[in-house]
Amino acid sequence: MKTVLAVLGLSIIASPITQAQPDDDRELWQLWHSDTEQVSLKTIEHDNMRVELSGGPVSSTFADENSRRAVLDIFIDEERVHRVISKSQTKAPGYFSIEFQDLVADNQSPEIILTEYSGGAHCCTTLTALIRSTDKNWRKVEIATFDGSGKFEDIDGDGYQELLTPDDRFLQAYASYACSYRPWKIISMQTGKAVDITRRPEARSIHQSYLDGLSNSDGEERCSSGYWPAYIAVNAYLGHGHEAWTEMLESYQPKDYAFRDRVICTDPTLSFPKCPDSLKRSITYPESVERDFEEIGLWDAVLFNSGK
Ligand SMILES: [Ca+2]
Repeated sequence: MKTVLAVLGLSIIASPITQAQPDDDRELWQLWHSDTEQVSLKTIEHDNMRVELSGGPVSSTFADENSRRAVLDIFIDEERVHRVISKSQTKAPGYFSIEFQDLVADNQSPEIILTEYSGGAHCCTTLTALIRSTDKNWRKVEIATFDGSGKFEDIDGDGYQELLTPDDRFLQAYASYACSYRPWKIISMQTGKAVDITRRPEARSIHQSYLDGLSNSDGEERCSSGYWPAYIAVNAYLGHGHEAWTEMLESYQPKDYAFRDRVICTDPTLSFPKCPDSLKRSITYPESVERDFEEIGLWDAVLFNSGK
């Protein structure tokens, strides 16, 4: 990541890479050097379209006086045709990014992607697409919010990009943040909506690549309680869920698993805080994974998709 950018004569200081920030290829710009310093500006261009990213104070009686929002102005042939205010408000420095990506086929110009990063130790990156329709109106569609890095890739070769994000359902569900493995969640823009296509056939090559990487993990990584759920899930996407499940049952060492002491309420009608001790029960690591997979609708793929 570049450390200093100079655009339109204004200095834009990009954020240094730290654990707290997304480490993908997209640059994030610091819109405010501090609560009082000048707002920075970033511009991208495509044909006769120019997009300017800047920032300003939040005009709300409920907002902190130091809070800011990103402001995105779109110009066609030097005439401003649209303005978007970021969903999130943030104090300095405030990390944002803009880029062009071609996501949909039913218009003439690429989509404008606004990336907002919340800051903080973990979470959250939010991507919003600004789509220009053939009647020249603009639609704003929130594509995804996730923790960490995502990337655009044309996974099916149709010329339009899909968004790959880490699947946060696997984050800190079975292990610490650092030890959580997350398979890809894949999102496609279809008929104006962000659609999850993770389990569709066109996503297989992505899952296979992820699985190849997992398979190169060493023995110590495989001992992580965060490893097996991702391994089983991605195998389920590929039609080998049952084999992966069996492999986990034969391989995992109960004594190594932090979630071996997970406690549930055996009465599903009761929330855990209202559950009497007599109905509480410790469950094993496999039981825990099974319950969660049932909840996210993936258990059937584990049970019945043997891939044979
Ligand atoms: Ca595509």
